[in-house]
Amino acid sequence: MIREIVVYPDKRLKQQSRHVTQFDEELHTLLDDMNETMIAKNGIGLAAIQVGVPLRALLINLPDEEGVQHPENLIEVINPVIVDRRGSTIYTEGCLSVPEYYDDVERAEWVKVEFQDRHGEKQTVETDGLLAIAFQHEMDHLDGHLFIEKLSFLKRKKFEKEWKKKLKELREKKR
Ligand code: Y12
Ligand code: CO
Repeated sequence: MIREIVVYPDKRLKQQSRHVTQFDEELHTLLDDMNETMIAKNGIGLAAIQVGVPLRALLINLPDEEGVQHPENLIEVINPVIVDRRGSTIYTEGCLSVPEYYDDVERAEWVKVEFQDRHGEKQTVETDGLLAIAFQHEMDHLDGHLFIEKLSFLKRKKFEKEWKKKLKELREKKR
């Protein structure tokens, strides 16, 4: 089932998500719904809080060179912890909760992440490039943070002004 995406400035996006303790049918349904939602909305990453569920669960599915997302490349990440990070890189990020806005963000270039899969089995990934950026972007959601918080003061001010205008236009369209 496709779930509704929570959009900025909804307060739920500021929530601290809870540790997952039960690796049951309910978690599996959430992960399946998140995947359906992410693919339907053209996302490459999605955290549970973005569908309104404050659990430390996220998905990443990076497209191949042709832009195709393969189901076998889906990574389901539960209770992740970054245990090591190195270097720094800048990438123009976007987020399904902040649609149509993209900006440069600085993050670690390489990360080592420990997490659990949908069955509670421990996994470790060491990665760089887009996958490392995706892990960091999605893990920020688990602690109630969005990539726009990393913008400079002036860029953030400009963003807030544009966003207010956009929300007003959307509300007027709905009427
Ligand atoms: C690198 C940078 C950011 C991430 C986090 C995951 N971000 C996304 O999945 C962003 C998706 C996105 C998709 C959009 O397209 C549609 O909704 C059709 C989009 O554009 C619009 O809303 C029009 C914006 C963002 C991982 C790795
Ligand atoms: Co996001």
